[in-house]
Amino acid sequence: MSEQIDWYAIRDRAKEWILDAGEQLKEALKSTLQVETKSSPDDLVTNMDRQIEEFFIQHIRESFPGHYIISEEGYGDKLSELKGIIWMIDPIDGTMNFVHQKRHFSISIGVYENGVGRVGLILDVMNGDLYHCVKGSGAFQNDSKLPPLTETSLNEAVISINATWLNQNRRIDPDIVRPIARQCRGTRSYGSAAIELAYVACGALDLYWSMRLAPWDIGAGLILVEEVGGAATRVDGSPINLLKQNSLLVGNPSVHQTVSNHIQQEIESGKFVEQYE
Ligand code: 2AM
Ligand code: CA
Repeated sequence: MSEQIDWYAIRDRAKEWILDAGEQLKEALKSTLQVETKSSPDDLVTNMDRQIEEFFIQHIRESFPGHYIISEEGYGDKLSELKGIIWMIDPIDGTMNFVHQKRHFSISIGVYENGVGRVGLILDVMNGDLYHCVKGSGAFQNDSKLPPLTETSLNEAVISINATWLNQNRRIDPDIVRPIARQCRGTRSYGSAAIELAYVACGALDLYWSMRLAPWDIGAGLILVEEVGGAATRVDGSPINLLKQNSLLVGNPSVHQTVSNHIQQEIESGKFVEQYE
């Protein structure tokens, strides 16, 4: 099946659409956004999340009938397996940043074939950086090929982690997280999982740690990170399931290993980490 599919052509179409969508988002920031909340006061959606998702879905359905779509705002398909070709689309990753910061938000497109990541694109909309890859031919930041990740120790590592997980919360015992935040060289938090994964791929971050992400947040970024030799699992060490929510530990393989070992020891000593099905 795979021989007949031109992944480079798919990458090129996706690139046209993502750049067009990026311009639409920049334009939208010049006028008033319609902001609503979804499941909670910090779960935001705007008119533009919906508009951009519909834009992608219309183009994909027209150009690639027979492909499936998993997307955040519900205009895609309801899938119970990863069979066939599936586009994982987040029209705005970091909607809170889009609304409040007006920067550090992205558009994320990952294309999978029978569960294998083939094409990934992440556009950091406001600074214009486009991270992209076709499986097997390396990952790129704009026109520059990204080098493979090299070994790094925890005390030289920059780690992205949200402050939520350092305080009492219902997904992880913060006593597991705090020693890592202390031992690493520095912590950061950008508020767009796709940008954070792109930063892992280009070496700006050595690890990204999050307790709850959706398939569209990570679909593209996982393909980019794999292309540069990064490691990715759930926080409890189990494999990621792209049909569900996951916790995520992704980074430089040496730092990922060190932090994974620490978490495993803490789980064995009885500390709590949310386990996903
Ligand atoms: P979003 O902006 O597309 O919702 C913020 O730390 C990161 O987590 C963003 O990538 C954000 O994606 C994602 N995120 C926020 N709330 C989430 C939720 N309830 N489930 C999954 N991902 C979420
Ligand atoms: Ca989103």
